[in-house]
Amino acid sequence: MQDILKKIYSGVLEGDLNAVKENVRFGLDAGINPEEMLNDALIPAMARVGQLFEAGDYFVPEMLVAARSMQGGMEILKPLLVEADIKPSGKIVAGTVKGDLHDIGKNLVCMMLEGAGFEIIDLGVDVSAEEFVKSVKDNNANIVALSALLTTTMQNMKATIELFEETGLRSSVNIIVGGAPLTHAYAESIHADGFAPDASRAVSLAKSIMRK
Ligand code: B1M
Repeated sequence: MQDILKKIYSGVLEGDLNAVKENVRFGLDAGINPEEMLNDALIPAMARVGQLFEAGDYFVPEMLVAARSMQGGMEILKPLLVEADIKPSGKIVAGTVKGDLHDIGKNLVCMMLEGAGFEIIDLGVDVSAEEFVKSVKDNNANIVALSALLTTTMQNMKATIELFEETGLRSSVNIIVGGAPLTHAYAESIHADGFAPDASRAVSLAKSIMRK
């Protein structure tokens, strides 16, 4: 089993989509829990890719193929991760903020929220404040989940929250934020209703908001 996890991990590092998909399937056949493949192979591999990029050993193309391989593995695991719990817990509009194209973490958060029974309206990446506001109005959503991976795009979370204030919708929706460069302190400073450092804590946060 450790061998399969190692192969998934190195498949992502090498950007080998076929190897990742093949080993994820082997893992399922061998009875490895989908969450284990996610938490012990796919996510640590992407973290390592980030370190290699920071060290100047990887460049954008390597990062991109690694990301594609990770997503290939995630696509196989998604139906298994979401089938866990099925009662609708609330409606969430999610997206990566304007200027930011990173979506792996956001997709993972959406997947876990869906698995916890939330209805997800995923607006994708590079989403403007206006699009978030429109979607909340159109869908009468309970929660907005904003993701940002770049220090330069974190400020667009603030701009999005401000637009909710200007349009008078702020009090009718809860806005939660997350992404690698974020902190609790930053979330508080932009008046978000909550911050989650990872996908599983995004689920507990959304559930606690719905209980209130
Ligand atoms: Co980019 N990138 N990237 N990148 N990239 C980072 C973020 C970076 C830290 C790498 C580095 O320098 N070490 C750096 C940002 C530096 C900074 O801002 N200070 C960076 C850079 C610089 C860039 C470019 C500018 C590079 C360039 O072109 N010169 C460029 C920007 C493009 C743009 O967005 N406009 C760029 C491009 C790319 C790719 C397209 C090649 C690719 C993205 C592919 C994709 O997403 N489809 C990419 C990747 C893969 C990365 C790294 C390596 C990995 C990101 C990732 O997917 N992590 C990343 C380095 C790193 O993070 N170590 C890096 C795995 C994912 C599961 O984690 O996204 O953190 P994460 O999500 C977590 C939590 O953060 C949280 O839960 C998730 C799951 O646990 N979370 C939430 C996320 N969103 C949430 C929302 C919530 C709650 C929790 O709502 C409530």
